[in-house]
Amino acid sequence: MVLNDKSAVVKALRDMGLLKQIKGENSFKTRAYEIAAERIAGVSDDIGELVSKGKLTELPGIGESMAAKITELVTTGKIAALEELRAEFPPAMLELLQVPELGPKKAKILHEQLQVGSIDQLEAACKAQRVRGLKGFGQKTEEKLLAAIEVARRSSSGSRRRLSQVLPKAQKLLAQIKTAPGVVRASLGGSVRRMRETVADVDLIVSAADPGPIFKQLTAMSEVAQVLGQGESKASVRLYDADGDLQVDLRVLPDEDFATALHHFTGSKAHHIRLRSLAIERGLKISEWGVHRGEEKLKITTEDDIYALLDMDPVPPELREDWGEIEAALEHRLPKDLITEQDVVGNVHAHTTWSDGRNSLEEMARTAQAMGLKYLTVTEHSQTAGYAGGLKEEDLKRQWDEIDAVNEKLKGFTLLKGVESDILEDGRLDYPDSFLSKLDVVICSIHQRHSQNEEQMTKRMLAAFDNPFFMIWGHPTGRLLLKREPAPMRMEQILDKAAERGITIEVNGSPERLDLSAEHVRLALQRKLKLVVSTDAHSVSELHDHLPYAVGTARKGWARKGDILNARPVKDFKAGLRLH
Ligand code: DGT
Ligand code: CA
Ligand code: ZN
Repeated sequence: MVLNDKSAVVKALRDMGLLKQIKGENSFKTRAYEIAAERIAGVSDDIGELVSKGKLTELPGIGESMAAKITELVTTGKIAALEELRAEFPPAMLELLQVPELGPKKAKILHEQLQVGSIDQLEAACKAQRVRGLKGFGQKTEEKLLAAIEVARRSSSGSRRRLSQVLPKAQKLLAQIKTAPGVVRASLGGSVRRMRETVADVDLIVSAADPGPIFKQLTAMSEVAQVLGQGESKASVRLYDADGDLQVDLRVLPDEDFATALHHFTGSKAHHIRLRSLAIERGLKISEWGVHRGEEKLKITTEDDIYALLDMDPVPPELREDWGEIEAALEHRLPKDLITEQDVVGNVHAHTTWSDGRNSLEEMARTAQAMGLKYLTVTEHSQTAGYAGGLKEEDLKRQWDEIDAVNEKLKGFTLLKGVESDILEDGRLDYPDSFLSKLDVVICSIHQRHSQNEEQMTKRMLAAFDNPFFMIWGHPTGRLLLKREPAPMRMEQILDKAAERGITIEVNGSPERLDLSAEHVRLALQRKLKLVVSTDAHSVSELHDHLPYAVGTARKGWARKGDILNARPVKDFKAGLRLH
């Protein structure tokens, strides 16, 4: 079995049906592919098993020839007929059908008459007013298509969203679901629960004796734009908001199945694949439906029970990616004390009205104190950051007076004097050492010249680390999720030098950044680098709102409490920042 992947089968069948439609084959034939795709998507059986046991044709709507194609795909990895069909069209042909106004019939005409084979080409053709001349199109259609292209572009990058565009909404849905009558347990699942930086949809898992009232609660919510389907144990709805569509899948099961279902729908798929083969070695079978030894269904009350059966450490959801957690859990060396929000005692990286923040020093300090924190580092933008109200030396000195005054007023709380210094093109910082030496905290970040190539960027960072006052490397790669790629740089080499120099690395929780990424956090920790989980707060609300993303990303990169400097009291935090 080469490709035991249901979603790949569903996609292949759909693509085949659509391409045949674009070719103009009769709708009876093309419809058969759609039906088969839907049928496969709807069955809960393992696709590999259906194939190997020859049970495909038992499914209504799947005949011999369809079954043969599916078998071909699963056993060889492709369908020859589909490959031939694809070769007849430009590679991005099907992308065109994501444009809401555009069906296969119109796509066929556009392709045949204007050689349009992608969204970009369609846009160019519309702008050049070449589409209006086609039979059945016209100027109105052209305008509609241009608007529809915008929608398609938004929703295709929106087919994944930043975690922050989904998590708060998902938590709100979960809270509302929990108020439905009969709910025993309820949790988020999927990539949202695993704190992936981008997510495709929301998975909710609930236990209750009767799913009816829970489905009713969901489908009646005002946020729900459309009910996509409802079965015995699953309901899917589509929400619509400023970011476009968002699908929510809700599963409701009897409580005895909750833990295994939650585990299944939390994923990741890669983690499950490993776990399932380990189970088989031990004479067990783990599936969506539970854990079985032969015919016997084992009693599983919590997710931890599943790992215990395999003699593994329990694996926290954020770690379930097959990034080495399986091996570590088997050898009982999984980190037990991953950083939590409660561990964090100081806020790092805050901007106030002194630069481009929206709240005063005192407001920021009081909010941080009310959150139970003991200190906050004030790190305004530096003098070259004119666009963000960057401060000159004299400005910062005046700010220190205000910081001293606020510190006098607040008991048990300290504002630390700092700055977020730009790392200039050649790696210099933008204040003289004599000034930097007076600060408690120096965060150094790249805000300009992201366009340098890998060699230049790597050199820039290596040079910057030579500065003895370079304390924290702020939002290291400069990426903006789904907007700007990370700056190219040789991260491992740079982190090696950071470790040599005793530099602290920021895990920036600003939701568009999540920078370092979880993968890079792993690399940093392998070098025993210390980290801060930061908010980069520009307002009092961001002090609250950004922390979960920083902590979640650090956890996903296996960071423990001991790795995080701002989980330490102020004295130790300051001592940890000092260079060597
Ligand atoms: P996403 O939605 O792309 O951000 O990522 P996930 O991980 O939330 O993926 P999703 O929503 O398709 O499925 C949720 C979980 O359900 C997934 O993490 C593992 C489980 N799952 C879904 N499809 C399969 C499958 O074909 N095989 C296995 N073993 N597990 C699956
Ligand atoms: Ca999901
Ligand atoms: Zn910044």
